[in-house]
Amino acid sequence: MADCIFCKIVKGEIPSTSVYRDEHAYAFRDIQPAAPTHILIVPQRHIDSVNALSAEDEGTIGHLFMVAKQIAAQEGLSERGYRLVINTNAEAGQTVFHIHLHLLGGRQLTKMG
Ligand code: DGP
Repeated sequence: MADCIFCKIVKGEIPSTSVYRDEHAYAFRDIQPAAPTHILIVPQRHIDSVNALSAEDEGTIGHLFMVAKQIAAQEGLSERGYRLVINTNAEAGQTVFHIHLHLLGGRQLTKMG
């Protein structure tokens, strides 16, 4: 999508701190980190949100979690613990409408809500 900031980040049109890239996914550090490790994992193909998922996206979404597991290990978080979050629409605080998995860790995380 032409005006999507995460599509521009995937294409390198907006700079980002790269953590991981493969054919289907890109991961980069969040510009407003909420924890010592705060990484966003996105599909290279634009999908608005969880609400926009179709059956054909199942493999892509599963892949994001496999990437998250690998990055958590690279960041030394596998044993300490980490949180994976996908916000969807206004009441969850979604601000960028290109689906993304937040990987948060590096400190004791509080209960959600
Ligand atoms: P969400 O609220 O779930 O839609 O999360 C969007 C996240 O994206 C938020 O934590 C801040 C981050 N973000 C927004 N714009 C940029 C950007 O231009 N670069 C980077 N690295 N992160 C961004």
